[in-house]
Amino acid sequence: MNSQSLEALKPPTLTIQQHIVVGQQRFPDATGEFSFLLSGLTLATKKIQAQVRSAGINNILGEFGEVNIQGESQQILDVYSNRVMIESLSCRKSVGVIASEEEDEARLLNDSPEAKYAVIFDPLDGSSNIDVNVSVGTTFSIFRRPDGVTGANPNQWVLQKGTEQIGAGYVVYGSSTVMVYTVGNGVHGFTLDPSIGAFVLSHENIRMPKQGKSYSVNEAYLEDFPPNYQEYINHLKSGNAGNYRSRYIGSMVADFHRTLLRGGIFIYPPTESHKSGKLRLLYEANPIAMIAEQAGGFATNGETRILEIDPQEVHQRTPLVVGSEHEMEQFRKFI
Ligand code: AHM
Ligand code: MG
Repeated sequence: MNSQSLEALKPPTLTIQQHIVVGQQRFPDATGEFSFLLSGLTLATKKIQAQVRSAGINNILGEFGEVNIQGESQQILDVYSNRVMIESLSCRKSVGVIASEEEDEARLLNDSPEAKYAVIFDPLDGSSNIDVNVSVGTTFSIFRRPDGVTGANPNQWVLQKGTEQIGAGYVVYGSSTVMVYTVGNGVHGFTLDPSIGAFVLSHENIRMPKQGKSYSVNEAYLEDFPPNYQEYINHLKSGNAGNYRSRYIGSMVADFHRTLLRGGIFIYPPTESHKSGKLRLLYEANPIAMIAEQAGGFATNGETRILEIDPQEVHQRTPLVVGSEHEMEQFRKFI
């Protein structure tokens, strides 16, 4: 092959595994266990996306017939995705504890001295959208096992402030499958290349635009929002804040992914029916907040920085307001 025909080939790609290994070289004492853990997550999400993509033809759409601890009806794909995440992480001896939206409590996988990490996830966020072919996602958050904590109380591994996360990310199963992650050194996005079955670097060092053009909130509940949220949203609609448009998918990962790349603000306030908000702190708000802050944005529950909330329960809910620097500054003036 001459150099001209080489030029015609696709440019060399950096896979997520290569990216993780290169990142790990910054830490001379790293054992590779953390990289192996992350590769478990990429493997699981590749399996999940394969099922999501073919759900309509494999007859696996619809409800599983059970209700999770939060009283929500589980979809078949929720249950499948949860199993895949747990199986993939169980093979990693470094993972001691997992917690999931679909599990009642934090669960001990391995209490050996090698078990250094807890992984918390929502295996399939927005799953009620699957039947109508709307984007869904997986979110994950990783903590180090706190000093002196044993396997006797798995909750202690996961009830940590978001500032203690050592890694976080999500995968959005949209028009393509994209994984976005951070280990506290910037935010990077990878698109699944189906021809090689690997996530390849497509969005290096993502920075959230300082200001965006859209806001994202379920306005059907506007009357149920606290007055200051209503005032802020009406301010955005008035035109006095600029020309904003409304964008709401109803899948947090997809709504946030757009906000990350295009800027703007995503809001899930407290409502009459969900007085503490609907979204869950540990596996929805925390990973999104870490990504947002690493990309130059900010996330709050309306009073406190999301990452500084001291969690009391695995499935604790929180209001979530996350977005670009400009919109978050404006929002602050209303609270
Ligand atoms: P889920 O974890 O049960 O899928 O629910 C979370 C989803 C989020 O993805 C989304 O932001 C929100 O629920 C939408 O809620 P609503 O329909 O009340 O606007
Ligand atoms: Mg969810």
